[in-house]
Amino acid sequence: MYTFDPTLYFITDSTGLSEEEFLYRVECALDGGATLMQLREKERTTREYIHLADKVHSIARRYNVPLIIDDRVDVALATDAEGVHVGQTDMPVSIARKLMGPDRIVGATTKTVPQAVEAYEQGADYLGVGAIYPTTTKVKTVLTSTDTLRDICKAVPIPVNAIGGLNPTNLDVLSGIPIAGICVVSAIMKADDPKDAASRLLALSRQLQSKT
Ligand code: TZP
Ligand code: MG
Repeated sequence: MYTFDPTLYFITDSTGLSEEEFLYRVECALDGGATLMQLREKERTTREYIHLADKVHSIARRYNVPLIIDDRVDVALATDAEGVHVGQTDMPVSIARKLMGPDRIVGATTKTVPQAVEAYEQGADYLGVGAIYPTTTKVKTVLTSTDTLRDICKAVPIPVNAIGGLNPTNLDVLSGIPIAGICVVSAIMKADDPKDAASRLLALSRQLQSKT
């Protein structure tokens, strides 16, 4: 089993960025202290996805941060990534687990307690729950209440991360909820100083953990 620390889970979005700028921002995020990272590329061809995964993986390895690939088990296996993340319309967790094997990380997005319990029972290692706030990164997503987030944390014995519109100024609503960490895209990817944003978010996520 690959170990992972979900405290600050950084998720990529290369939209509108040159490859050079994108990889620079990824490196800044890791340098600032992101503890886990996900390559999430919705508009890429398979060839491009594999190319970017290889590039990002070589940076992540230098920081000892596991790389999770969004949606695509084939891309995760092809690039020897440490894990895969699946949503409710992707491959079921049970199949992702079977294909990834027992040692790699399988994460799932869930919005309700029944979805969370099902993902856990099928072999998920962690859950992402949200969106907590509206977000332009995933416009069609439905919001998840902090009550549901709390219920999911209580319902499963695996790490649960909050996601969606989170930034250094609005994490208070998560206080007292036993999440394992936060997932962020734009708060790091689009920050003027992504390294500084990551280090602030890491400190704030640690503070949240200490309050539960
Ligand atoms: N799932 C729920 S919200 C979201 C995903 C992938 C996007 C989060 O992006 P941001 O920019 O941190 O709001
Ligand atoms: Mg997906």
